[in-house]
Amino acid sequence: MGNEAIRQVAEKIKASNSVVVLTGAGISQESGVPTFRGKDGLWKDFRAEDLATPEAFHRDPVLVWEWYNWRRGLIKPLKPNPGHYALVELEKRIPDFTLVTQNVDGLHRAAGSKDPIEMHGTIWRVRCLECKRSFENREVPIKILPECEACGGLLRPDVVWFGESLDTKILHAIYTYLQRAEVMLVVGTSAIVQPAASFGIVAKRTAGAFVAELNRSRTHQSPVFDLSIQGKAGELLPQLVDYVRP
Ligand code: BV8
Ligand code: ZN
Repeated sequence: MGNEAIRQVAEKIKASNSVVVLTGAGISQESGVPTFRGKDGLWKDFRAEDLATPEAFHRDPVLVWEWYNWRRGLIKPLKPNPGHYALVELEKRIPDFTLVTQNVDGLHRAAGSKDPIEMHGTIWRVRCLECKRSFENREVPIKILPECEACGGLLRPDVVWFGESLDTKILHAIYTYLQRAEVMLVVGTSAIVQPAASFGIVAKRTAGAFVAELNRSRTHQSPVFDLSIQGKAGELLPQLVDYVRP
């Protein structure tokens, strides 16, 4: 049963100073956000890899904006779940805590996480192709095609698409945290998308971190980690906080 393994992770966390948590779509699943590779991950038979690319946006910006409007409309009414809130509690109890998320739904911020590293950007921010300014925008739906209020240029979602490299400052910061991690939690990710999928291994190899995977099912990386705990993030993470509590 997960809670013996969860207790073991809690002991490791209590004995450590620096903890890194990486989350993926699985932590938002219990809030109602469809995961990417689950059965509910499709939209009009398109896969994320087909639409979340610069080529797709260049070829058909209306279609890509329709997809983002569908996602914005779906995500807007959704709330963080106990998994997000448990990470806010964990953050308060650990001197050196870093949360890195692949998610663009903004639910970690909504739950109160102080400074989540949104490595793939956020669906609630847009960026101008011309003047490069980025703006927070929570309109649902956003007018298609949206124009920059400063220069009239075409706006795109301020997220990292497939084939786009991540912001080097963000990537550098993440590697700094991984290299001093004593414990790392890899929560709700299928460990397919790079470079995020390499972070657990980097923490293990360079910092000798104790790495625990929390996921509904095992992944191809499960054998690499110190622990792979099957269960729902919204249940396992509150249990973890209870063991770490004081
Ligand atoms: C880069 C923002 C390099 C957009 C996202 C071949 C061709 C082209 C590219 C590549 C290639 N091979 C590799 C690449 C690189 C590519 C890549 O990794 N492709 C994959 C598909 C193989 N990566 C990139 O392109 C990255 N950039 O590498 O640049 C480069 C270098 C220099 C110069 C130029 C380029 C950029 C990748 C970023 C893509 N953007 N999102 C948007 O969302 O609109 S990624 C997208 O997938 C989301 O962010 C999502 O978070 C992410 C990863 O998915 P997961 O989070 O893992 O979600 P998934 O559904 O897969 O899994 C959910 C998991 O949760 C499951 O395991 C499930 O069991 C579990 N779960 C479900 N419910 C629960 C649960 N667990 C616990 N509790 C529950 N309740
Ligand atoms: Zn502009």
